[in-house]
Amino acid sequence: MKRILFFLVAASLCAAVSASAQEGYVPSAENLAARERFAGDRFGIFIHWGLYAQPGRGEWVMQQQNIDYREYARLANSFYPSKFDARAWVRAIKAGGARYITITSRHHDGFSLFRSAATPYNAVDGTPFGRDILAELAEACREEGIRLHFYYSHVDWGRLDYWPRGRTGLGTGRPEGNAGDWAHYQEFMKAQLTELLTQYGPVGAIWFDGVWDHDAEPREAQPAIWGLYDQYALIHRLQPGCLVGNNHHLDPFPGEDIQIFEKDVPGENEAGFSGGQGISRLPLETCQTMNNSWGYNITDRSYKSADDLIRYLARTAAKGANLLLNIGPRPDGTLPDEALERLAEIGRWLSVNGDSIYGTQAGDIEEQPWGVSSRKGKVLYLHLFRPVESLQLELAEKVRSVAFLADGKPLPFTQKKGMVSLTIPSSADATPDRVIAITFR
Ligand code: JFZ
Repeated sequence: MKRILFFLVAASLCAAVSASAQEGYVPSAENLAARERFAGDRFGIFIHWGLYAQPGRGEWVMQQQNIDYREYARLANSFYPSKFDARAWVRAIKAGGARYITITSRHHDGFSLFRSAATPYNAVDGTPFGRDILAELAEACREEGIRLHFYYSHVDWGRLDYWPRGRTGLGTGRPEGNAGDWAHYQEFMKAQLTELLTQYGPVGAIWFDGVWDHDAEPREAQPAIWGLYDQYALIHRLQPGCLVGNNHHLDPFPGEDIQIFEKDVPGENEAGFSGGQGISRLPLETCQTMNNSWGYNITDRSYKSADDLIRYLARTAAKGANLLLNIGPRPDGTLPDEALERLAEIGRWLSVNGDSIYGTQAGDIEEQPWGVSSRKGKVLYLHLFRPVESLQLELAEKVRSVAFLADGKPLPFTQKKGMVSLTIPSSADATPDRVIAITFR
């Protein structure tokens, strides 16, 4: 209770001003256009990279091993990713068919991958490497024509002004008592957000994460606790076309432009993070790992196959959502071979079947034992995940033609009273997702 009061007093003063503005949030024309572009992108690559790549135990190592923040900070002294090549990253990601990259500008460990006047604990001022990772990535993205999004953590396991502490990072050496200054922390975050939105060209989205650290407090209290409306207003003022997303696992708040699902396609809750949110009318995005880790994990061999990842991409598209697929680069700055191989395979599949993913909406047919469907204008795409000999589909619209997307070969079909019957020739070439395009009149 004391905590709630503390938050409310600290946060209400600054939040009150912009709260009313954000509650009646009306996205700008630029923002609406950006949403549409985003929804058409359908596939992005998530990058979790920071000091934690060195211990190679994932991005939560500081909390999981209870590493004191003063000791953890020494990892900055050995941050020297000698093989870091932003252009090589972007080329591989673009060849994989992704339309945007979302990178951790600063994660829960508090280390910033970019030059920041708000803290020396950053890649430029705090490491021997001395290079601005985000600046190099932004330039490479500009050259290759791929959009850049920034992940930004609300949680900080090493700052003393991050107080009251939440439910994580309690063993990282921050004092338990009231040592912090929450208003100061809020100013720090706004200073960093301003840097991110003014120094790196157009930013596709800011992807917040960490609200769940204070989920002992109710949903309604969260905007004031974190100063969300202030931050959202700042972002939209600096770049009206920048989309705001927040991985709080709750129904979206005013001022948010996309809705995020962690490790689940919208509507499912297998990972256990999505029980507290419905599906809104905002553009949707599902984030997912290639193995079981976000940050580089040297022992995590549990990579999903490229085929499974392709089917997952089709399943998210079939729910009307983007897939944000993660890669955790190594401490030397390279992308793991396993990730590169999967990227290449997804790219190969998309180069042939991209029409059934990019710019599509959820399909007319719910998920079936044989696969899923997506839709673009007059075309319904059936994604066959396994061999089937024939299909009976209830379709109200009159069918003009049916063909495989990959080679354009027509398929025999009949349509009687809204019932479409397809005979599907077997195919020798094994493909994770054979796409059939049904074109309506
Ligand atoms: C969050 C991050 O903590 C994680 O490191 C990664 O960046 C992912 C994309 O987003 O995932 C969560 C969010 C909430 C909890 C755990 C992981 N939680 O509630 O314990």
